[in-house]
Amino acid sequence: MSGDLSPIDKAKFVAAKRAAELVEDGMRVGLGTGSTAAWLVRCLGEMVREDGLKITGVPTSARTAELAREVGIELITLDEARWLDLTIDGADEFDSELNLIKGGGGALLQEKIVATASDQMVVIADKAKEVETLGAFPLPIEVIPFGWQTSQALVEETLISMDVMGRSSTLRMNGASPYVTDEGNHILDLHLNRIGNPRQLALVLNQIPGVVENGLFIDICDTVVIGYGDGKVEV
Ligand code: ABF
Repeated sequence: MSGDLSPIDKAKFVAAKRAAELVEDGMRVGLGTGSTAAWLVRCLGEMVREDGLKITGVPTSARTAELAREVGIELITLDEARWLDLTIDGADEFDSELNLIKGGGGALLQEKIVATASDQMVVIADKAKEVETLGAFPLPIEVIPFGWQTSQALVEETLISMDVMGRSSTLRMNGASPYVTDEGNHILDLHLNRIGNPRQLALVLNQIPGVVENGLFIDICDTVVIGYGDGKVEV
């Protein structure tokens, strides 16, 4: 399955493979979104098909659901599962306190709901995602389409009072149209450079009318499995 991989794909693959070893028979597993999480789904699919692993998965996006079905993982909805044993997902950035920025792939809302409904959340990432301070990666926030420009203005106004360096935000596009999430919303990417107090920012952003969720995951991740281009893994 892993064939001839570039160092970055190798790093993602080995992290995913190691995390897949945490999955046991009978578990209800949250399946993340993104290229690293896609490796996890393929690894789990192989374990289901070849080793008879019995799991049910809850996908965090339509594209993860499609891949999971393709590789033979049985899926249920979060409402059917109610609570999950484990969620394994990628991230855009993580710091030493295991705070995360997620949402570069556009699935942050379902990802946060699923991860929060899990006994354990494991992040799989290549070493390049590790940062001292979050914020170099643009922070995604999901906003409802109605009045999104008003929400954007309110967000930018709020940022002025926070310990962040940048204040600009851009509407994520998909070609000539605004990007639309699985929930029918848009995404604003906040260019902050440095987030001094991610916990406070996460709380404040979610108070703004029109903001559905932000990509800061605070106190949600339990473990990060880091993959390296030479095949090494660190937990
Ligand atoms: C999801 O996919 C996200 O929350 C994050 O935005 C992204 C990471 O993508 P990749 O694994 O492709 O780097 O996990």
